[in-house]
Amino acid sequence: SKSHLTYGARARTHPNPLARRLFEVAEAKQSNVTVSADVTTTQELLDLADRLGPYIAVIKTHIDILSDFSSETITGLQALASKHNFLIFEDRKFIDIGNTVQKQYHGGALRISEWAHIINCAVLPGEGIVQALAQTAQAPDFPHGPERGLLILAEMTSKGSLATGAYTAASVDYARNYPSFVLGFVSTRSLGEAEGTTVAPSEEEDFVVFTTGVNLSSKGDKLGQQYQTPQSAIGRGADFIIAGRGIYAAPDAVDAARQYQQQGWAAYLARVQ
Ligand code: BMP
Repeated sequence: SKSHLTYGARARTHPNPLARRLFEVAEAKQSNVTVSADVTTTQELLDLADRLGPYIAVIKTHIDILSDFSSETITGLQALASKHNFLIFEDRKFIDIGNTVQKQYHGGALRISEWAHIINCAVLPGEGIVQALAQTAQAPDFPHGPERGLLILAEMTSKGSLATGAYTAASVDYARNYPSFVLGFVSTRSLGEAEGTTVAPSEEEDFVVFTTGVNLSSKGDKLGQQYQTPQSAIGRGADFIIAGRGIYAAPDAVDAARQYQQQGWAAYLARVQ
């Protein structure tokens, strides 16, 4: 993997324009933090995005948990993304046949393709799900193509996760088959070297790794979530650490975001030395 290189170096050489932008944002803001803004009203979401904006590279949403989603949610979020220079990742975890995921991604009640730079999917349905989402994001008449990318959910942090072994290896194979659309993975470590994959890596392969389940003060929750620290995640290959409750449920969310930013950046600097 290219995880020993700086974000700046990877921004200069990465073949994917959205990956370049991600690394540029990280470098400019000295932050590899993605906040998982799992709040349930538009006001809370926009308030968090504005207060944490300076310290994060990406905001991750579960837009379908908002009780009052409307076009104002989206215009508000987009304005804050420009104001603070962060990207938007909608954690919808598409998992269906191609014809259905295209309708869930583009149009519909949530209009995800209009505002989410990054989306993710699970490969349980097979490689066709990646092909279908790529087809929509890269359609000739879709205006945001170069600013759209997919992360494959190759592993999960919950206890007893079945996304292991051959399933994780298939995630890597599919990512290799769609390099212009797949940015990388949501996984607990860097993937690609010894997974039992069948598709050979290319010279320029540089998957971006987002790692969820990051928390500085807890080991897990009562529903099977399992946490690691920023240091551990980045040491295992995370390029972006995703923290939810560790930040937004802290007594002072801004203070917590700063702490994750500092620790995430220090761990990154130690890795690239
Ligand atoms: P928290 O840091 O509060 O545990 O939140 C974790 C976030 O990451 C949630 O939004 C969850 O949906 C997501 N997530 C996860 O926890 N584990 C995974 O394997 C994949 C996820 O997307």
